Amino acid sequence: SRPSLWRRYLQFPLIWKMLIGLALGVAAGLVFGESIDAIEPLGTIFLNLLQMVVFPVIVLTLVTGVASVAPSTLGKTGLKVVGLYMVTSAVAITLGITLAMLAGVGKGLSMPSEGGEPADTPSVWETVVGIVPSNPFSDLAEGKVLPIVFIALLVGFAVGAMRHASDEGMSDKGDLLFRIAEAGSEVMHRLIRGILEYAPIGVFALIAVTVGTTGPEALTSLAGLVGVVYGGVALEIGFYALLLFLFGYGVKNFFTHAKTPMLTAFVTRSSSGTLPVSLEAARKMGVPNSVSGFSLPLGATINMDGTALYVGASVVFVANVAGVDLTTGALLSVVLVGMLAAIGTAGVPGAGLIMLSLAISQAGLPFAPVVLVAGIDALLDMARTGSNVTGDLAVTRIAAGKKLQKEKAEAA
Ligand code: DAS
Repeated sequence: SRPSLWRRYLQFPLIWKMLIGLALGVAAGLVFGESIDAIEPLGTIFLNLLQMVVFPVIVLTLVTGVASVAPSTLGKTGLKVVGLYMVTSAVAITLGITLAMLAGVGKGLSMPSEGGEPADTPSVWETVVGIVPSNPFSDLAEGKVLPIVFIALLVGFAVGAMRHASDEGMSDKGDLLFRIAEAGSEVMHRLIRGILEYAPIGVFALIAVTVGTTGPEALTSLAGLVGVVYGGVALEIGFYALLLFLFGYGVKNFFTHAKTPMLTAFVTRSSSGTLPVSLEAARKMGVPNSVSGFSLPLGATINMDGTALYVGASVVFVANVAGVDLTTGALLSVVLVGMLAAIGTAGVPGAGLIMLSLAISQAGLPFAPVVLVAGIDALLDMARTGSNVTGDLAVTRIAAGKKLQKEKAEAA
């Protein structure tokens, strides 16, 4: 029998549904103007769905990611991998913030933010002290993410250490906790996939209401953000090329093999989904499985440079739309959340938008303008996932070192 309409909807590729939702939303906004805001609840539901999974995703992905990298098993190569991952993410977040500030994205767009929430952007000390939670549950309620991440990191390290304890009983307990965290993050990935099936409708409503109430200039300011994120990702990939060159690797050879995983990441918007393609590309580059088998899955879990760049740029965008000057403390919290976004983001489509909503609440910014970014999130997700995967491959190539090429030559 013919598949039901519902089945056909599910089988239709999500990216096209999102883009169609985006296009129809713009059209509806332009045609119906202000009156389109009658469908606003459809957009609010989408944002609530994303907010709903935020904390479990953070905690479970972080604990799984950190616990899979127990200090003792890291070894020299592992330390190089984690160290380089931190460097590329720090460069990414700096790029995102700097480019967005230089371009002044979001400026001049007056967003009717509801009730004019006072932006209580924290000072530097408030941000630092705020990381150590006194009452994590009240932090949760206020949307403060850094304390939750702080606890998740500590738990992750503890579980990692337990797993590699010499005492049999202790390592069994560590493995048990690790498997629970892994299973939990798998559940969250499924929830996110389910939520994203609603995304085309949510995106349609969000962008329609935005264009309808804010006018076409919303599109030009969003185009500015798309330009900054794509330009930033291009520069980040240029940074990878520079790193490869400085470490004496053939840049052309790298991108010859990397282009397939890069394209896969771009269209699927999923680092996890691209992993098999990345592993194959690393093998073709002469990286042994013992290195890529560790550093690529790790990178797909804790190294989202493109996401960090996107979070940095989008927070500046939201602050400009809301007319809030980012204090040094707020910027510091954005850098911290951006770095943690690089670690805590799940390697599935749309995960970065969850991190952005965390960064916004952490920086004490009004949430309304995030609606604008959510409307075009699929476009931004393609570029940031492309950078996430390229960064994983470049660091893996460098961390594997040169000795292997001799082995390969000898084997040949
Ligand atoms: N799509 C995510 C990934 O797979 C990144 C993101 O959403 O920011 O890397």
